[in-house]
Amino acid sequence: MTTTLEVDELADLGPADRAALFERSAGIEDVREDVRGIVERVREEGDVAVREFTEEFDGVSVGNLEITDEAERAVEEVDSEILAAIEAAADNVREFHEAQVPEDWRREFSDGRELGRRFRPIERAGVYVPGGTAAYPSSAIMGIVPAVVAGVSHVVAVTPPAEEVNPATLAAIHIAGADAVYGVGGAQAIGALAYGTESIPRVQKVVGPGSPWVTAAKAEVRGDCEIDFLAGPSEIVVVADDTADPVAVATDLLAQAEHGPTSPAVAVTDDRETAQGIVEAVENRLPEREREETIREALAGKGSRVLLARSMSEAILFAEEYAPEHLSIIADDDDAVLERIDSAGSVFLGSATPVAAGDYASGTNHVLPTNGLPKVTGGLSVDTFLRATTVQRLSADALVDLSGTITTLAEAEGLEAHAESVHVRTQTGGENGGGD
Ligand code: HSO
Ligand code: ZN
Repeated sequence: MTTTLEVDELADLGPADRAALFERSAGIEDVREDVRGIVERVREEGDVAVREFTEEFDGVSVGNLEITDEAERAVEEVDSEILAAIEAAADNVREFHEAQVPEDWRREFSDGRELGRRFRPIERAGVYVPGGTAAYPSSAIMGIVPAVVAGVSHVVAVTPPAEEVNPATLAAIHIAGADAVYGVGGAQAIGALAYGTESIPRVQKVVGPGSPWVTAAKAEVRGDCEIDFLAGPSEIVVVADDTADPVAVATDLLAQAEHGPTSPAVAVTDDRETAQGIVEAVENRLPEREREETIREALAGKGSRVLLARSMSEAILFAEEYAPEHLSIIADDDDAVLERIDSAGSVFLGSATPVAAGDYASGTNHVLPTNGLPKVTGGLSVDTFLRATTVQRLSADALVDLSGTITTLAEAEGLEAHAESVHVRTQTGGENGGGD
């Protein structure tokens, strides 16, 4: 049997290997041109173009684009055990996201300045729910529930059509609380949501994971329509010390690699025996996996490694620099490791916390930034669907206190009318004093 992984010393990685490890991308470059054409045509021709592309790419000639009723009916059709799991997962995701809803606040700062923030949901959000071979009911929950919890008044879901759309996906869309569902996928779905068609309403923000075509379309519409972020292949870094169970680490790597041949799976540990144990557990368990070929391909890629660091410090620095979508920490003092990490999409602490828990059911969101983006953004959350407005009120005394600062800066900027709007309020007995 071919060895899929071997232990590599982190310090010995050459610049090319290191670059290959860090070089991840959303993989959208090759389809950018085609996607631009699709989005343009949907923008100009609406439903006609949507139907044409659906026939071309999904091989389906669709009647009604709207399938809201089908989603409602799917709840009756779907296997009862799956339905119960969807409901349980949605409940946990809802509970966690409800805890994120920020309170409006206003308070007095020094010198009588009353300042605050208020949070309001956007009105119309579009959630892309992948279909086809990667039909993920869990992604329906993760995209829709935060929007509903944020209070978005119109949450629209889109999912690729098929002769029969996966009933579990449709049921999850309904249970998660979408107001309307449309059977359209790919770049054409993103174009339709961003610009609106006769059947599909225009939204203000499009979120959710998808194929490179979907991601490229999100890049294309950005500017005309808000998006969450451009996510590439799913990735994991596991930081483990000598207390970690190599089998637990290995199964998280295998689960990650199952997502696709370009999904990177990395483990880094300061203990040689643990590293060796992880490699062996991966090899032993691989042949039993249904998606063995995909996993093998992912683990054979230059992005997947079992790395031996000279110390836990070196391992932690590596993880921080990598800024993974999923970071699993299995170590004696996992919180101490976490203390030194700032950049990760979602963190999983301890050997009883597989990444699959967050993928499906613990309550955290699985729509996460990849490709180093955790350095600048977090994953999907209630915040994604809110905007913050600032509010202020100054007392007359507060304005007097601040007037010198405002007018000096206004004059320095050559904006005399700004200064005047202060003077008129602070100079008693001046032209403002008389009244009329
Ligand atoms: N790990 C994926 C989410 C997922 N896993 C869906 C299973 N189904 C990205 O966080
Ligand atoms: Zn997953």
